[in-house]
Amino acid sequence: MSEKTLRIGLVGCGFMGRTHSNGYKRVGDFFPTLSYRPVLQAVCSRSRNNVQAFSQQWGYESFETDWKTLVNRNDIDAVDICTPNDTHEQIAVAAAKAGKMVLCEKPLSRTLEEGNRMVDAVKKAGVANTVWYNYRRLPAVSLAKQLVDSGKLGKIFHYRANFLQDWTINADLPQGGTGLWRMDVDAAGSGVTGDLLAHCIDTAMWLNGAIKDVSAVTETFVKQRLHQLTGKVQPVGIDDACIFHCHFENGSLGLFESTRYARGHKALYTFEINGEHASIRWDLHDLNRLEYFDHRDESIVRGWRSIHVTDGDQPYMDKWWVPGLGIGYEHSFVHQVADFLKSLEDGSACHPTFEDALQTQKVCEAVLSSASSKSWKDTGVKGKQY
Ligand code: SOE
Repeated sequence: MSEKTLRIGLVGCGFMGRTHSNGYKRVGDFFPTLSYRPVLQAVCSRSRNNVQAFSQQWGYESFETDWKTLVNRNDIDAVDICTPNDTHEQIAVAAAKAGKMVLCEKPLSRTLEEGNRMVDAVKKAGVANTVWYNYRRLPAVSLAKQLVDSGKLGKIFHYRANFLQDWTINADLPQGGTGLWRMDVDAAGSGVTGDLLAHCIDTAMWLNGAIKDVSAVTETFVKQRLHQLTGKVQPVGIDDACIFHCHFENGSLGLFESTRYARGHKALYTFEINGEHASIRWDLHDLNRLEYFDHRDESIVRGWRSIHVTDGDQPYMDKWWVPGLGIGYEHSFVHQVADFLKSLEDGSACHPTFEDALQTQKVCEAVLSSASSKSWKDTGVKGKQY
């Protein structure tokens, strides 16, 4: 039974504000043995009407319209950042200085400099921290981690990942402002590299270790768009598409592609890993399944197995329904909350921490720098990745 409360102060009430709030609300029902229980203490957003409506809808005890007030409130234990990327640093640093735990939506930051300052702030304050790279916590992806770590695949040769969308193809779509800040380089830092490839890089380094160096190409297909905030047609500064290849520290090769111009694909995140003995592949559109091929199987029955990851002995699934019944996208956020609460109980880190997410940031930065300089770039990432 939960004994201790963790009073959450959530900043931002968009799409991510909803996924995180749902995580806090559901976790106690499905992870009843955790000793911490999240309390939706306060939510913050600049628009009073929006934040009031959000607060009522999701059951927050109170609301604020200034994040500085929120992070300094004595009745908040943890600040959860669900705002556009250009505000992550200032909120995280202020929250850490105020002694609050900090949970930050991905990517950690727009730039490495910002990310470094965020890591310094949480380290100096000694506060618990985590970054919401939620896909790690889907049962099929966690099972992939178990299989790779068990050595079943043998030596890894290839890692391949895609994240494909099509929502920005229309040249009349504006950039900037509510709902479209991901299109504005000042708010987002980059385009698909920080928004989508960051997910792929986080999963890849978790599963297959450090990415050593990269060679990338990016493209911005629509060069200027109306900016919602200025009312002017302005140059587009984000990458609409990015392709890179790389060397992992373990000697395997990586190939990554992301675009918002792949007509027909809404959020198609896929990865495949090829090892000496076995391969695995996963697809977000069929997220409860992990495909596995093992060359050691008897040849007459050898082939790709489609594992429906819904059994109680597979990651997280003992907490949900009965074998055979799947779960969805939102559950990855419930799992992240559960793992964060468990880490508080154990006094351990909840990976990816700010420091772990900074490694992803280093790869993103190397990718963008490689694309603009048309040359290979070292990432500076080394050693075991968590
Ligand atoms: C962009 O459309 C987006 O919402 C990303 O920001 C999320 O991180 C990704 O999970 C789904 O796509």
